[in-house]
Amino acid sequence: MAEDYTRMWTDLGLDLKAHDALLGVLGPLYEKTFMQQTDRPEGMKYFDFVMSEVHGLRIKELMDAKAAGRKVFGSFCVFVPEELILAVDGILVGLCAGAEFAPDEAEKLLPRNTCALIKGAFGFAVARVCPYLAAADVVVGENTCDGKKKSYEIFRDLVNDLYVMDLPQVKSEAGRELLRHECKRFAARVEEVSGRTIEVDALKKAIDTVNAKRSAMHRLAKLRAAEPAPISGLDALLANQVFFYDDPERFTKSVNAICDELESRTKKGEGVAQKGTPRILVSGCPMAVPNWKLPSIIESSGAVIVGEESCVGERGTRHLTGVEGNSVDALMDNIVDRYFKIDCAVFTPNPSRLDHIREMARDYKADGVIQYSIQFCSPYQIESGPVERALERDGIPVLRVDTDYSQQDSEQIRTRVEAFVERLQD
Ligand code: BJ8
Repeated sequence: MAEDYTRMWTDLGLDLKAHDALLGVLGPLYEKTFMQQTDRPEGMKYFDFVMSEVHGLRIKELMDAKAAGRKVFGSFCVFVPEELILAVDGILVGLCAGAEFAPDEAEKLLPRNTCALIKGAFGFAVARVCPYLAAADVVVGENTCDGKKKSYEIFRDLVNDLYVMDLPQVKSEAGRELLRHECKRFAARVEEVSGRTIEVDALKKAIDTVNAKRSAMHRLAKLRAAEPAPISGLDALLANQVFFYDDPERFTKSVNAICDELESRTKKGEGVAQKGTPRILVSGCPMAVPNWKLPSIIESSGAVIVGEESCVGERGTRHLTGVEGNSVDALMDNIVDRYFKIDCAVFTPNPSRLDHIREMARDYKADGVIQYSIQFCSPYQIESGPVERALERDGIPVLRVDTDYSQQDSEQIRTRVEAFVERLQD
C-alpha cells in the first residue's frame, strides 16, 4: 500500500495487529493467484491497483465522503437496492465474508456447522479487521437463508447499526407484495439515516448509474463467449467482486475499457487460452474476495471459466431496473420488479435458476458446468442435485464441488477437477 493508513485504521477501531496479519495473507495470495497469469488484458492493472488499495485508498474515499456528510451502507446480499441508497447520495459497499478469519472466535458465537460465508463475516467482525464494516453507518441484513436470518440476531451486537430487510421465499403475488413493502420500508430508513428525501430525478439518475455498471458487466460477459476466451475466469471474477466495492462510475468506465480491449483481441482471434481449451461455467454460491480457490484450481487444470452463475456474477447483475415512470412510486415498482427476478436458491420452487444456467451454458459455449456449494449451505447444496440431473439429461456434464474457505481440500478438489476436464476433452 502506497501510503500509511495506520491512523485511519486506528480511528476506525481496527485491531492493527490482526489487520496486519490479514493484509499479510491477502497480498501474497493475490500475487500468487493473479499475477502469474499470462496475457492478461492491460485494463486489469486498474483492478490490481484497486485490490492493492482495497483497505487503503478506497477506505479513505469512504471516510472523506462520510466527513462530507454522506452515509455508508454495508451489505452481504444482492437484494439490497443500491438505487435507493444512491438516490440520497449514499454509498453501498459489500462487506468482507470471503475468507476464514478468527474461526475459533466465530465458533464461540455460531455452531461449527454454519456456512463459511457467515462464519467469515463473524470472524472479520469479531477480530475487528474489516474497515468496510467499521466505516458502515448502517449494515443491511436480509432474511434469506436460515443461517443468515438467525445469525443477524447475534451479528446485531457486533456492528454500529443493523437493519434487516424481510424477504419473500416464494415468487407469488404475496411474495411480490412483501418485497414492495420491504423496499418502501428500506427507502424510509435510507431517508431517515441520510436526512434527505428520495426525489424522482435523483432516483432516476441512481437507476441509470447502477444500470450502467450492470450493462458494463453484461458487455464483459458477452465477450467471453468468444473462442478462444479473451479473459480468464479469475480476472472476470475479480471484476465481479470489485463491483461491490468501487465507486460505481469509475467501475463502469474501467470495465468498459477492458471490454474495448477484449473486442480488439477477439477480432484478432487472440485469447488467454488456446482454441479447444475446455470451457467451464461455474454455478452456485457467491464467491466474495478473496475466495479464489476453486477458480484458481479450475484454470490451472487445463480449463477456462467462461461465466459465473452466481450473485458475484450474472445472477447478481443480469437484470436492469426500468427507468420509465414519473413518480417515486412508479420507479419503486420498477425496483421491485427487478429485484423480484433474482433467482437465489432461497426461493422455493426456483425453476428460473435452472433456465438461466442452461441459457448461460449455451450462450457462453460451456462444455461443462461446475456447481460450487459452500458446505452447510442447504439452499444451494439441495438445489445442486436436481440441477445436475437436469443438465446431465441435456447432455451437459456436471461436477459438484462442496467446500469451505480452508485450503485443506485443494489437492482433492484438483484431482476431481482434472478428471472432469479430461472427461470434457473426450
Ligand atoms: S441473493 S445467494 S447474496 S442470500 S452461502 S449465507 S445462502 S448458507 S449468500 Fe446469497 Fe443474497 Fe441469495 Fe445471493 Fe446462506 Fe448459503 Fe451461506 Fe449464502
